[in-house]
Amino acid sequence: IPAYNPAEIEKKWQARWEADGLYHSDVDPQRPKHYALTMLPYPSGDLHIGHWFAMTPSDARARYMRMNGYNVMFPMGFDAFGLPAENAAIKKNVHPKEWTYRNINRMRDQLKSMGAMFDWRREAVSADPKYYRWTQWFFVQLYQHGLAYHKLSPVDWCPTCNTTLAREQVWGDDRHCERCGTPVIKKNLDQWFFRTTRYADELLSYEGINWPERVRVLQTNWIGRSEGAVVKFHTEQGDELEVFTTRPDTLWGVTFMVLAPEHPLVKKITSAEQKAAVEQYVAEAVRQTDVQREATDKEKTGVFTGGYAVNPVSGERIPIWTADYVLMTYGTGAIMAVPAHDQRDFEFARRFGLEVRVVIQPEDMEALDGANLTESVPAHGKMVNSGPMSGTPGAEAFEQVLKYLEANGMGKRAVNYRLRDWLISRQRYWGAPIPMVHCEKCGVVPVPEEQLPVMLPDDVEWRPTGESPLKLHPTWRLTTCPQCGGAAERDTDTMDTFMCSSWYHLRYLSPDYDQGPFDPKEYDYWMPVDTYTGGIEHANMHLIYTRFFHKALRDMGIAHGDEPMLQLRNQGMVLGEDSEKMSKSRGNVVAPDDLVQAYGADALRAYLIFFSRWDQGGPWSSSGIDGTFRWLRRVWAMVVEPVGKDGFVDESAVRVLRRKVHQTLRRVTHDYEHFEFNTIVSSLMELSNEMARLKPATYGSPAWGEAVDIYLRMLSPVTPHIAEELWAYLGKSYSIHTQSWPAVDMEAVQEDEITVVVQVNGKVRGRVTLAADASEEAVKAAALENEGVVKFLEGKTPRQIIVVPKKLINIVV
Ligand code: ANZ
Ligand code: ZN
Repeated sequence: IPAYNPAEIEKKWQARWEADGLYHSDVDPQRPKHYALTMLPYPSGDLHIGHWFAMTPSDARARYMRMNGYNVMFPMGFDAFGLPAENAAIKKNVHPKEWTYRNINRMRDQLKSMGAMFDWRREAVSADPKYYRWTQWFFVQLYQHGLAYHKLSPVDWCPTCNTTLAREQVWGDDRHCERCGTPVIKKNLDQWFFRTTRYADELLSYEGINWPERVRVLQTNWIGRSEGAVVKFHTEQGDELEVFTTRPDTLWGVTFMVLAPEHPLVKKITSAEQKAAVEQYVAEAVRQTDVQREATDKEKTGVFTGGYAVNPVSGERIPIWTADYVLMTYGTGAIMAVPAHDQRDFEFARRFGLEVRVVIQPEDMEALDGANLTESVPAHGKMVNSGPMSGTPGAEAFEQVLKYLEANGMGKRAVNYRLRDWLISRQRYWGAPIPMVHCEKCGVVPVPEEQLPVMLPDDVEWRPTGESPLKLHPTWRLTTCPQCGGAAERDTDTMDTFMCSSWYHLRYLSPDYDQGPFDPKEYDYWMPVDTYTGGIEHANMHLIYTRFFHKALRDMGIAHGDEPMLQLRNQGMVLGEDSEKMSKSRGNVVAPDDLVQAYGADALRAYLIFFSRWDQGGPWSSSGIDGTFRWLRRVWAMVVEPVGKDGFVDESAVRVLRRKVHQTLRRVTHDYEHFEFNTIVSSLMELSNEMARLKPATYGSPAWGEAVDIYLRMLSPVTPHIAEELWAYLGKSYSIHTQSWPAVDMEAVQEDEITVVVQVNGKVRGRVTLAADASEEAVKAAALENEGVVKFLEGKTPRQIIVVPKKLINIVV
């Protein structure tokens, strides 16, 4: 009898599967397709336990889908460009390219040790010229369709990474760089943007996709849609001064206005007396970040400009202030302040002694008086002190005032978004060069398609200096203008790596295709992605970008369908044994390679699936994986160890065995369908205990053979190697991974006996246990004879007997 030796069998089967192309996602036209995608790793250098935790259940489910008759594609690749690779390269003083590809080779081997059904023929590496050629091509397409533009703008800049960051890469209240933690600063640069805002409204609709509520809420908040109005004021100098407000119904309550310190009108309206104070205030304010400025707990600061505007609805003269709580990056960069009904304005008014005038009277509050308010009253209500609009009920106020403004040319309906256009330019080396040429005569000219890719040169000073490394290269940027043929210069920035990962699922379709970014035939067959698995931390970055990207491709006629990924599922996080986040500094990092050595990939896979709910994660436990390993050894023994006996089979044990097997199958099927992975393993553990118990009485029977067969099939997505080995040991045809998923025998599932609750007039008075197939009459009869029931019937004849089959009987007297 062979012993369970994972080291031997895992290597053996991995080699065999690879040689046979067992996981090639080939197309059998008889079968439906299933594109299972799991987020690709950065080639950081080491596959960590978190990757295993994310990918193992994804792999198990892809295998499950294959057994259910789908052509399954489950590809893998590397998000190879970008800051993490470059920062690590700088630290270790090796060329980013060398460092990246060395890591990819190592991580590919680590990924292979998982025994996952990755189709390596479809591997895509975003730093390969054959990949980024098409990343650049997409850039040009977006440019030609008006979805990419460049402008001089203040951008968030990380002084440590020496690069611009997208808004999504700036984290926390202190606004630090997502990568290195340094607080960001503002810098004015000529930058490329994608017009994500054009898709803001469409991105708010999640029609046709099954994505977790949590992600939808995060995206919706991130996009941040506000409905309101733009109202046109005029300064006394005659300039138009527009404000965005969500409360046009408070227009008669404006007692001052506030301009962001960066607002272009500040200079013009500032009076001679106020000039010095305003200039000093503005200089201080612009140094702060938006979040610092918006912080609600901070004392309001500001300065009167000396200028005035006119309220269009009342003709009133309104003083104009500048204050840092008004941001230049939102709305119009100016506000009408209504201190009675907006808390920030209220605090400001109290601080500087400005009038607080009530213009909204909520129905359920006693009459408000601005002078006595201790805080603003943001609730909606009847309009008061509002000239011709006074008396308008709260429910109509917004629409009525809008109508009034529009009729009088004083303003119009407007929608504002928190979402900003996607800043693409990075002043870094390790990325896809932006395929644009700057010509003095022709302006910005895209590199023609046949000249792509614009190759990233190897011989550069990639250590950051604050300038784009490509700019410092002696010759790289010098080129000729594709339009006029004159001397011109290349754009020396590279693209945000999120651009590369916005379309990797498309490159997997045909990673060697050179007629376009992907083979349309493959696209038509495999897209959209059916299930996408990965971390929730990507809710606001990658997962918005990739949706935007897809919609843009659709509108350019390159892709079709409205969404790239139909179903999304997020995993939680593996924590250290101490329940803390794993990190080198805490010394609680678990290295998967060591565990594969000690226990084998199967035990690690099974433990990672078993130890917590996948969508929640939890702390790692070394004794836990030990237990999982011992379970696999018991499974092994259950299959390979014969029972010496005389061939007697106990028929009632057979019935119990089959019932347990099919009940487990029913549950496990449900769990695979619903991404409830941990209960798959616990159900299988429970079943193997039961099978071991029933083995002596059923061994040698068809039922035992069936039990083992179904057991191995259910097990195979979780622990593919041991399942394959035992399958072969039993002499069954190779491979277990091409077998079909077993069907539940509904008859076997039935319990022999059932327990029915008996109520008298709706109160539980007893329980009767009967054969599962007992007739309704028999159930009624048994119920009426039940001791407790007889007592409560007190000899009365029932008026009615209500039967809920197999569950409950209610006797009404
Ligand atoms: C007058 C008013 C009265 C306002 C009232 C609110 C309540 P959301 O919901 O986030 O879109 N606002 C507009 N632009 C701003 C800017 N650049 N910086 C700071 N605040 C700005 O917020 C919209 C409201 O935020 C707008 O409506 C405006 O104040 C303010 F009882 O206008 B409101
Ligand atoms: Zn030119």
